[in-house]
Amino acid sequence: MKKISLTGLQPTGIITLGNYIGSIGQMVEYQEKYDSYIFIADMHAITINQDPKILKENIKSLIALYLACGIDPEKNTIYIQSENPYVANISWLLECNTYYGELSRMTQFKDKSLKNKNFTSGLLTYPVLMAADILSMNADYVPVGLDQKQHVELARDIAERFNKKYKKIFVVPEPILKDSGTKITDLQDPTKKMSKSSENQKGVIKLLEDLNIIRKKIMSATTDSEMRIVYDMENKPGISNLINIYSSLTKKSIKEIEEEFKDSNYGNFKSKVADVVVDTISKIQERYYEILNNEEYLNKILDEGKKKNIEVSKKIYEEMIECIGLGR
Ligand code: ATP
Ligand code: LTN
Repeated sequence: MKKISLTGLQPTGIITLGNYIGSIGQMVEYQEKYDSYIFIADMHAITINQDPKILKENIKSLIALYLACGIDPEKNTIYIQSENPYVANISWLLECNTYYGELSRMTQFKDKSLKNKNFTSGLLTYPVLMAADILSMNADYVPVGLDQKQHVELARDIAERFNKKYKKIFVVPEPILKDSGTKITDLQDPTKKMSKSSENQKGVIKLLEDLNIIRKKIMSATTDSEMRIVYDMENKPGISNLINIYSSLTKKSIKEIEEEFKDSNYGNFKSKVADVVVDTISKIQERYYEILNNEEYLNKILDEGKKKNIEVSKKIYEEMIECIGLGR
């Protein structure tokens, strides 16, 4: 039997070319290897203030975008966290087996609570809800970015504690770090990661952006005063970043690219990179709008995901209730 991998995506903001190259490729790889669950963590998103209308739009948009990028609904169980009432219940049962000290020591909590003095208790208990997502689906592996590794480690501690105290119900999950792939940097400041929350959006390419704007952003990417298209991340970060982008999207090696452009100037090279990026993103956008407009297709995927998600977590919930001694 295949092992289970599970990951949650927060429905905040449109994903970038950096997310696409760094993370979707890996997700596509995992869908071949594991029984893969991907869900929209909409209940996590409300730990900070959200506009209800925008939140709802973002949820569907994110699902459509992942499908458009190559996440195969035949190979993944796709669902929305808030559509399963067992998760919040399981989260409460886990909270009663988690120490306040553990939660208050989480790095993300410390950072976010310092930035916003008037934070809700949801910000503190956020990692327990995440543990509920993971433990309620018997996940073996949890692919996450480095910032979420500590939360998966807490889920492991809670699972081990519960298994020892009551009964061996939970699979103890392992984090898989998603950050091992190529890091795409900001087009304006190529020493910085391309991030969707970056202040200067001129250096960031979003997957749903106008194609002409994307081309312009690449054509005005920061480079250097030399005229050599060679890979040197330290001394030529701008050109190296463009080589990384070109290499990731064409699957050509860095050597092949250096050879291909050995007689080119920067303008030519940028224009070739722009062609490849625009071609990739235009195909994604085309599929995205097709999927978004096909309510029936989206609903079928989400209904199937919801059914499986509820089935598995209901069983876990009932086992928990029984061994804790709740109910009749
Ligand atoms: P934020 O601006 O909110 O921090 P982000 O765009 O930096 O968001 P994350 O949500 O932190 O992205 O990361 C989501 C996934 O995308 C992670 O797996 C991360 O490794 C990957 N990723 C994000 N940015 C890049 C990038 N520039 N290059 C490669 N991979 C990236
Ligand atoms: N906290 C994660 C999203 C998330 C998640 C999960 C990831 C919620 N529940 C369970 C993996 C497993 C984030 O902000 N990226």
